[in-house]
Amino acid sequence: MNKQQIGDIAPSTIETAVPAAMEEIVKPVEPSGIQPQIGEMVKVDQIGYGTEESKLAIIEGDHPDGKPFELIEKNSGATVFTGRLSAPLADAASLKTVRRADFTSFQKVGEYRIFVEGAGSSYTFAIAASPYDKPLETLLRSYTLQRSGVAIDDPVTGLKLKAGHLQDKMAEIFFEDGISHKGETIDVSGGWYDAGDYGKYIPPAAVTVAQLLLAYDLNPTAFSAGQLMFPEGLKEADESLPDLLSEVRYELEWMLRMQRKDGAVYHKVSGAAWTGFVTPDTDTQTRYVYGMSTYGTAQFAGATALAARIYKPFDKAFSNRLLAAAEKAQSYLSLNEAAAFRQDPMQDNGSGGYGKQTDAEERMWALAELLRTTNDTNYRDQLTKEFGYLLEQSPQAVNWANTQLLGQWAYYSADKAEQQWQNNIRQAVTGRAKVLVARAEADGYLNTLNMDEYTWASVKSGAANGTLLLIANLMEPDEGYTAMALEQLHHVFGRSATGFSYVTGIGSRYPMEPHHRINAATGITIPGLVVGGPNRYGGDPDLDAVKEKLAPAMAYLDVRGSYSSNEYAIDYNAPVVLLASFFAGK
Ligand code: 9MR
Repeated sequence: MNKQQIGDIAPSTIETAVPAAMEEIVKPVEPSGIQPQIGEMVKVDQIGYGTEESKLAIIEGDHPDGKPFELIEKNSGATVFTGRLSAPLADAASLKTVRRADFTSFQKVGEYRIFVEGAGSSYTFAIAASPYDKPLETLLRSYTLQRSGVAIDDPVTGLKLKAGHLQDKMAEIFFEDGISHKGETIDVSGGWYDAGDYGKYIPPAAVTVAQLLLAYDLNPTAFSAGQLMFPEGLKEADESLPDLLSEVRYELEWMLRMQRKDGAVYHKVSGAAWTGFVTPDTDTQTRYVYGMSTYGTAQFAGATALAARIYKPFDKAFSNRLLAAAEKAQSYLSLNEAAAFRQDPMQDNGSGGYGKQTDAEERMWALAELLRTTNDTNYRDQLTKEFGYLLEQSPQAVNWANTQLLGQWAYYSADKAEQQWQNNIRQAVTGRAKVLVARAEADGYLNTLNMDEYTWASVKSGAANGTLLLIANLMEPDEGYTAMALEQLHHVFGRSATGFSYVTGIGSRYPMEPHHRINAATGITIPGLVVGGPNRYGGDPDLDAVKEKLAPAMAYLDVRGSYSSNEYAIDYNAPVVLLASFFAGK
């Protein structure tokens, strides 16, 4: 049952054997004669579509050109709209032939399914003014249920947990470096568990906090006080604070505890060994504070500087604490110019590695957020001098190993930004957006990923590409960007080659056995957990046993053991929250 992960690597640097030649990959069986199962060959967003948005279903299988499709009203069974399937598209990532059914012009609110003779029916979905409000709440509540250090008694899901990892109040420092002393204890309690495991790590925490706060910053009306129906005892004293900000504060308070007096930030807190599928309170092993990195310290500075700005109107004192912490981390980085990632023997025996040996994208992000928050042009000048090349370079989507786009956005929106650099940023980001839109247009499921990107956390990567499109739209308004961002959300919610919605409890077919200790140990299906999704390179014994036979976009297993395709993590939910919030509350 224990998850074993060896040495962590950034997604972009994963080296794994590419599956056998594509001809050897088994083509998905297409049923003939009998009517396919519901949702098997007709794929839709299992939540639904906004009344005024584009509405595409994906139809698999062989069909003659011009074949009709029907939109059927759920209750009456009446056909309310008919259209014709598009020309076929060979989808390289799934090896399926697909056609699109476009019913954009149909705008009547209701519940429907799509039907195609020979392909059967889709799952039922809604056409509604704002279909993503409820999913957004569900996605956000999962963070509350991931809290460490507090008892949880949740009437909504029935989840009951005793407070877990109280020993984090006295976690032991694992190493000696003259400032930190091996065996010394510190309080690093609280925060969210990272994922299916009980580790707590700075890099995914920082990018998660940043994306959640960005979601709030870009669309505050999607978030409100009372939205998350906090379980008893978990409410903030200040009830006017939007619940999202209360929830994120819980993580920020933990992050602040991870900072050392010289400004450097520890890497992670975990036990020395992976636990089985047990509840948090029964994992009573000693917890250690491992490692320290310049990239994590820079991410901490970026996230806390951003947070200082967001919390300022609500809580001056908290905002000041955040800014002081960001500045202290930045002073440490200025005194320690070389990238450093401390890795002690046995550090990764009971938790993920999250290793990164370089730190330029993170240092650049930290300086950009500090510039935006303080208007101190020294940060700007240091940034353009040392990392100007990153401002004008085509970005990757945000992930724990690359925060360049967060830095580009922070600089771009800073009052003291210089116009020439803003122009360069706009060009770099919109250039990348155009590439992603072109890819998605050519993809059977309107997904932005190329074949090699169906790796660990591909669903997160696709969603994060969607958020890149939203940022591009803010720099150069273009409905093509936002429309394609929404198509990425449709993929997450079930318009996928596997037919799964990759979020527990959302849609009609979703992961039932996520790699998630709390879920496994309590038997409670916690809704709102985004799983990693298709991963052609595998990384766990279950998926490794079958991955060679599966096309990249099909390399997904809904089994507990498949932590490389079916684990949830806080940083997987974050870009989905950002996307959903953009399209919610309309
Ligand atoms: O999300 C991480 C992914 O990018 C890495 O490739 C993978 C392998 O190192 O690890 C993932 O992160 C896991 C972390 O190391 C431990 N907690 C669970 C995370 C999700 O699987």
